[in-house]
Amino acid sequence: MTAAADRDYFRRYHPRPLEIIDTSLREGQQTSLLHDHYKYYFTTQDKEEIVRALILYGVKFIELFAPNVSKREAEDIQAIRATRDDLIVQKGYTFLLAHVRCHPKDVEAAIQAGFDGLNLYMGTSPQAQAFNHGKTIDEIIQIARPLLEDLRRNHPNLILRFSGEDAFRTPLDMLFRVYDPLVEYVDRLGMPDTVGVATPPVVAQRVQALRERYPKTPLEIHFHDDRGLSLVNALEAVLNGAQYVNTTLLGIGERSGITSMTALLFNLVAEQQYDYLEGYNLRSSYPINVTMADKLKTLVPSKEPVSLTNRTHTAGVHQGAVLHDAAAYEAHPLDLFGVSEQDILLGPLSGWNVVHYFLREINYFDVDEETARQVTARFKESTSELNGKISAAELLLRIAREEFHLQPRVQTPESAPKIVQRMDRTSRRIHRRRYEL
Ligand code: HCA
Ligand code: CU
Repeated sequence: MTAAADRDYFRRYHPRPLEIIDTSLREGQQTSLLHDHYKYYFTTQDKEEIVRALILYGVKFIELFAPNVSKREAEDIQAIRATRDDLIVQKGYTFLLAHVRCHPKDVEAAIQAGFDGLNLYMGTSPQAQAFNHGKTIDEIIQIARPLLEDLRRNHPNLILRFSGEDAFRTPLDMLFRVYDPLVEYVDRLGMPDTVGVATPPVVAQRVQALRERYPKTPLEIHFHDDRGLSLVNALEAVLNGAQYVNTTLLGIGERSGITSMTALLFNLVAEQQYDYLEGYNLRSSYPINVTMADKLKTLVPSKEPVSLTNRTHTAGVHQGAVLHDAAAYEAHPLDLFGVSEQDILLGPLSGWNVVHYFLREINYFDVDEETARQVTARFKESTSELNGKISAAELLLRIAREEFHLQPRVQTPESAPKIVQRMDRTSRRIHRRRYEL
């Protein structure tokens, strides 16, 4: 098999001001949500659907495990590559990156599997040196440098990244000692906050210091959420010149996870930093979150900014005001991020997952996956009936009730307080000018 690494797609690609490197299927699979409850895991089909949704969203870099972590991962990589290849004509080339240790076994397996690039990493912090691999800085260099040198010589088109794992607990001069002899071989340098210790001022200072020292080499950042700062740290890093950002859908990942992709893009809009949004299909933000939530058998978390939660109003006073004019209690243009009926049901990512979620979580229908697939097929056949008199949601609910005899699984008592969940696209007049995209 010809290694994808030998093709020159990347050398011809012009990276955008912000390149998301999605790691939902690498870091994301390390979430305790998947491992605590062993019954939950991503099937091959789940992975294909997630990758497809990411590519349609506009993501160009997708990180996966190295194929030698397990037989299943190795097989899934081939299925994911096929999904990627199917979308090349429509969306251009998407780069698949393998997360690999500085270990010939990982590297060989990734090249054989046809990856476009390698995300190499090795712990550089005093803690990693003492308790993880037990190697000194000089020994780290002695391992990484010849490996990178060989890779660069033998596979000039392979996209190479090196990360000092636990970079934020690595003193800056130590990080420079490691990166100085490696920088000439790599396309990016990574700065992962592996244990979630970074704060925005430190992030700004470090990103600037690395940009100054390695002005020709783009930076990649990766923030864990142990302190709840992964989003603000990523925002700070981007605004200080980090071009590549690791994110996952819903921010899933080891422990409390990493930065959520849609949360970051949403905040860039709120900060009016529109240049960073090039190529991202923002209207698919809520649908892509729903796709992931449905696969995890959970809700889009209430702390995710791009969620229906942020368009749900419970206090009577808020409800009255919002129905009069949404701007009263909704400051952000969530409909531009697809928190609307139209986008979730009829947008480019609509599929059985969003229909399943819409029926189950928003309308409380008792519906299994297979039925959701059948309802979706009927809904898609019937959308020509949408003539302005009936909304997409009404059509879907009618099909669910009348053709599939589905019923809501909970009956709310008459006396239960009503909530207002807004999924319309229109009533955000005040901010329209500011946020017109
Ligand atoms: C891991 C650690 C990692 C790696 C990030 C990177 C981290 O799970 O192996 O390769 O840049 O947070 O340091 O996710
Ligand atoms: Cu991580």
